[in-house]
Amino acid sequence: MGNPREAHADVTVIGLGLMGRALAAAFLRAGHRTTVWNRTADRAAGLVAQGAAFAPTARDAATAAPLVVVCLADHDAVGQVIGTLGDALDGRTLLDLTSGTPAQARATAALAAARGAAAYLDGGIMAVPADVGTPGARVVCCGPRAAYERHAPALASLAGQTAHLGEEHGTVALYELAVTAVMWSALSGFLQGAALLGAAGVAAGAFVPFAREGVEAVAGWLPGYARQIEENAFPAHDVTVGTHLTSVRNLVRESEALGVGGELPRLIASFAERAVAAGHGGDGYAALIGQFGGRARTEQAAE
Ligand code: FVH
Repeated sequence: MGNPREAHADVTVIGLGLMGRALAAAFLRAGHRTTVWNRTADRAAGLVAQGAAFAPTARDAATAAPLVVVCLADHDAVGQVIGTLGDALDGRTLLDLTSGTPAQARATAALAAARGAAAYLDGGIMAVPADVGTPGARVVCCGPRAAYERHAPALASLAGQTAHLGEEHGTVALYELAVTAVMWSALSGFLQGAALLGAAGVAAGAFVPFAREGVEAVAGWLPGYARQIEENAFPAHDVTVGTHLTSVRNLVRESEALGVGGELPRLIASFAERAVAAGHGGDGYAALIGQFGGRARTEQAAE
């Protein structure tokens, strides 16, 4: 099976979709003997040409290496595949890079333990397939730290940035969902702006430099807003919630006038309206955190 602490330890990749193929290719480039399996076998052809060994069954693939990486469409698929493994996980570490919820990650961890896996790491790959194996890619894991450390050299073949986020199996899934919230919101904002400008005959490409500046400016504000959330104090250093509300109402009005959907800005306006009603009209944007609920907010409100 080989020693997982070696820089080029043997690895197995189960699931050769867009991400799984990128993972296996990165392992091969880094010099790992890589065994792969996919339900649809022909998706492995390119990897086999690069030197991967294709296993006839998921069970054969799992027995081939001390680190078994799964990257499938969802946790139901992971559960189905684990169900075919028999005792093949015995003594091995299962690293699951499939996205899901914290509860799904915990359930898959229990399933892997019941199948004799030495350790289950729930992981998240924060990169698009083209960036896997580059310094800009990030892989985060949760689960037993010793297993994470044992396989750290292999993880370094996937991403320039790797981190262990704790032993609790639900943690990475929650981070992934939080990052997804940020990305979907930013992309939806871009689409709203592109539709608005598009209605006036402006090409989406012409909007890109302006959109990029907006996203970069917002990124720069995050540390300050995070501090305000932690301190539960929201002094307006730039724009007040009341001023934001006027702007977003203008956005609703103009979107609808141009035949563009107003749902997204109307939702933001409703957050701002409730924040103003709660006395935050003179505060900064982070005061809207109160509109998102959650235990942390409830506890802070009670203090
Ligand atoms: N692609 C990305 O950029 C993102 C980055 C962030 C994290 N995700 C997560 O990675 C998981 C896989 O995503 P993917 O992009 O590789 O997805 P697909 O290309 O659709 O490949 C899906 C693979 O799953 C196999 N599969 C599906 N159902 C089953 C099943 N019941 N039994 C066995 N395998 C199954 C599928 O096999 P096949 O259709 O080729 O036979 C593919 O190998 C995902 O959680 C993302 O959220 C990627």
